[in-house]
Amino acid sequence: MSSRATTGIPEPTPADPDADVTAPTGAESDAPADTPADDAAVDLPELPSADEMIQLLDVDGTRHPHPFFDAYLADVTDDELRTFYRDMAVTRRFDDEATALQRQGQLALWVQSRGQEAAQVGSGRATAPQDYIVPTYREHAVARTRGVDFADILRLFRGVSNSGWDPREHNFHTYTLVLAAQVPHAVGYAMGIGRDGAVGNEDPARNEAVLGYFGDGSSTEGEVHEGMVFAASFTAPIVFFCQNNQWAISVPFDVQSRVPLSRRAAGYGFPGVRVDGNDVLAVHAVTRWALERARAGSGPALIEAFTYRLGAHTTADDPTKYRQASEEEEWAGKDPLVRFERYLRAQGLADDAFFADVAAEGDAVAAHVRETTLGMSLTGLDRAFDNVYGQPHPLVEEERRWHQQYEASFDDAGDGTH
Ligand SMILES: Cc1ncc(C[n+]2csc(CCOP(=O)(O)OP(=O)(O)O)c2C)c(N)n1
Ligand SMILES: [Mg+2]
Repeated sequence: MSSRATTGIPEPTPADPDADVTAPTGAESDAPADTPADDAAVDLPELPSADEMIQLLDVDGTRHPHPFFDAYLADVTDDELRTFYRDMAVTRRFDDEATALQRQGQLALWVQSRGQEAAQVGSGRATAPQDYIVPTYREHAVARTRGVDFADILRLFRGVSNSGWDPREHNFHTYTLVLAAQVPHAVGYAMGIGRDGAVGNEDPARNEAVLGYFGDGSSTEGEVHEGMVFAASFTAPIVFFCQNNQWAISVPFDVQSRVPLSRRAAGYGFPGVRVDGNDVLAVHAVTRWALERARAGSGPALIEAFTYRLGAHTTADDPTKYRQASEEEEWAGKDPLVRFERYLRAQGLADDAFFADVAAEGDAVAAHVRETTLGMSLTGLDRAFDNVYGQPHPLVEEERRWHQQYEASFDDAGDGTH
């Protein structure tokens, strides 16, 4: 994780409430505070149009310079680059183990992240510790970047917990399965950050932003529209991060939208960027740009990460019923892990020993989640009643008592276990 203090990138000026917000550009928002905007427009590269697919690494792992976004990678260290790969590879190993656990009857359901690791790691590693992340249900690699134990994710999918982790501990919200329901929550949280004065301060460590995730299918839910209107109206410090993985279960992307999703941002009055979601460097740079301007007080941005769900929608789905093997093969050729491995090797940043070490960590993580999952019991489900309101409530207490009696009716051993 990096902060602006170390980037040398000029600090954006906080949003002027009287400014024309219909056409913000990166060049404007990133102008040094003491530089007239007109001069800056001449000197600084402009934010690309919402139609440009930002790609810094091609499928061969060759790095291509970018006039605007390279600045947001300038201070990324070699160790951080290796961490990007480690995050992606260990998450994939975990993902495979969770799929196996579901097939063996140990999880009710599993939602794979295979193929989307670069979109998730590039964005997750762009957050500052004080930022708040609001995921959907597929952001396992983001969870890792926030220090969530993978085994805790499986508590939800085994049905023994409503969350699995304490969101406040990681600044990583609970998973939400009701599509887009989390988007207004994320915007509301961002508006709260604004009211707390945690944006636009001179000291970047005091500024916060929200990174809110949703999918291409969810982009057509009303909550996304409502959230974006509010975020724009109140200059909320939020980055809307859409993982366009081409499918909403069996519905292809071209049924969701006739235009790139990134273009929709213009209708709300904030910038939109389309990025190759299988390019971890491009995603990282774009997300850093968006989070930094949000923390500085310049308001929301939309990122469309163009990626692909290589697996099934969930373990309850069979994609062979609705998509072609040729399409899957084409996208397998753009695998984000393969691409980044090529880059690291070509740059001399990682060798066989590094990749063997990452594989060993993946195996250890898989063993840990398997052992922990098999040991999870169904006790303590009535904790769901603890946090409904800030104060005790008679109706909630009545429901808790009913639930305890119901659970006790299965209690053969008399000790609360099933
Ligand atoms: C409000 C609501 N409607 C429908 C569903 C059923 N459903 C679950 S996932 C899904 C597709 C979501 O697609 P997308 O937003 O692209 O996310 P992805 O699963 O591809 O990551 C649907 C329709 C739901 N969970 N919530
Ligand atoms: Mg999708």
